[in-house]
Amino acid sequence: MQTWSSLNQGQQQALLSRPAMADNDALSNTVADIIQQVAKKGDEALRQLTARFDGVELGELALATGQLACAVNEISNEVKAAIDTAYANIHAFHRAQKPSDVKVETAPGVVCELKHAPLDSVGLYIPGGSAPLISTVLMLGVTAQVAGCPRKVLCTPPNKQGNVPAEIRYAASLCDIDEVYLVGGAQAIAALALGTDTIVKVDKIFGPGNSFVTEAKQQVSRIPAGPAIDMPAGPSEVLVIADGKANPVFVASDLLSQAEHGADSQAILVSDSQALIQATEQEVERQLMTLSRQDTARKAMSHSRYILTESLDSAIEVSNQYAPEHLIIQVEEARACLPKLRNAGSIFVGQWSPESAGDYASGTNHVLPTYGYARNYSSLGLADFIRRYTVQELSAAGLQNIGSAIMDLAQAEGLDAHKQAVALRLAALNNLTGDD
Ligand code: HSO
Ligand code: ZN
Repeated sequence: MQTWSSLNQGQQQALLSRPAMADNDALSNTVADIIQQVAKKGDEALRQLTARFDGVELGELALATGQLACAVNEISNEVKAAIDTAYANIHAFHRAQKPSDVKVETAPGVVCELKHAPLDSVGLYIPGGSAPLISTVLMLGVTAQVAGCPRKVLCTPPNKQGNVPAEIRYAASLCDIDEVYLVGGAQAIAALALGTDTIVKVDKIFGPGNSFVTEAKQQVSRIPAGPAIDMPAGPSEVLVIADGKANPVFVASDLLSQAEHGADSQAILVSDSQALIQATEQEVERQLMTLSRQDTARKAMSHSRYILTESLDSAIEVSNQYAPEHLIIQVEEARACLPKLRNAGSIFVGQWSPESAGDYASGTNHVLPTYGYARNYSSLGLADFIRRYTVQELSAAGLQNIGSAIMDLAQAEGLDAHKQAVALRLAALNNLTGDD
């Protein structure tokens, strides 16, 4: 346990620092090399890299059509019902985010419009590994579906049987995913960005992944006219603010749900109650024993932080400074804290709102800014799958109304052709009306 007020500014900053992200040259060179291979050899590179990294010899890169439709018969009724519930809630929350177009007559005869259109093609990356992220398929897929993106492509590494878990396929089928490719890692990102004979490139790439995937997303987003990416990513994190009235059993369970994601996960408890911190530490130890991913969670908890503050306001300040991906408020008047809280990706209010609710089924999106990016990036939402663009239409009277402002500004910038484009039209109008 650390007492916040006993630390100087530098020590406070150090306490809230994240582990340095692997910005090593080896990683970026490996990823650059993989992207090069996919650029040069396309599908052949994807097959070779899949054999090397996933140990699978692929025939077709695309999941056979029919594998999505039949998934429903391969899963239990309980899992199907759970996926259906999550789907319905995520759908409801994201459907409500539909933006409205704007149409304004800024001056008589000058009409300006703001319109919205779904992105034409989106690539959704779902990591493989130890936990099949069914929920991430829904978070990305439902949002793309509600936005109305015409082409939704999912890439995920194949399992040893050269297939994708049935739960993932069922979730994908609910979201009307059009194409699924059995490709993972940096090579999947390269294929989505550059295109191959089989995989047509996409306009934007979404989804979490390991350090190779994250690095690949960064690199392809720098290719001229390359794809956009959703957001920069780092290890997942949770910060819990709790007071003396909080239940340490609940607090510990929230810290551990983050810790079990990966050894690099960040779990932080900030409290104005020493007793709560001590009880939580004990409870973490007790619950750790019961977890199947105890080893991973234990590693993550070994760099967890327990911070004692003098007041609740000071705890809120710590959170604002850290800018957590997930922020859980377990204090008596939890909602009253909201106006003071800045810089969090997603906020869970009160003791009955565990992070798991948002991870799976409440309806909010679980793709959130990590690594302090909650300061300047937003949680994933419908807007990320939509383009904004403008339209304008001026009548003759409209151009006459603002013509002199345009011409004077053009003159002031020394851009003659700009001025002419208006002057010639105004002259033509004068000739038409004959009041020259
Ligand atoms: N907490 C993760 C999302 C997740 N949890 C998926 C369970 N499955 C990152 O927000
Ligand atoms: Zn989670």
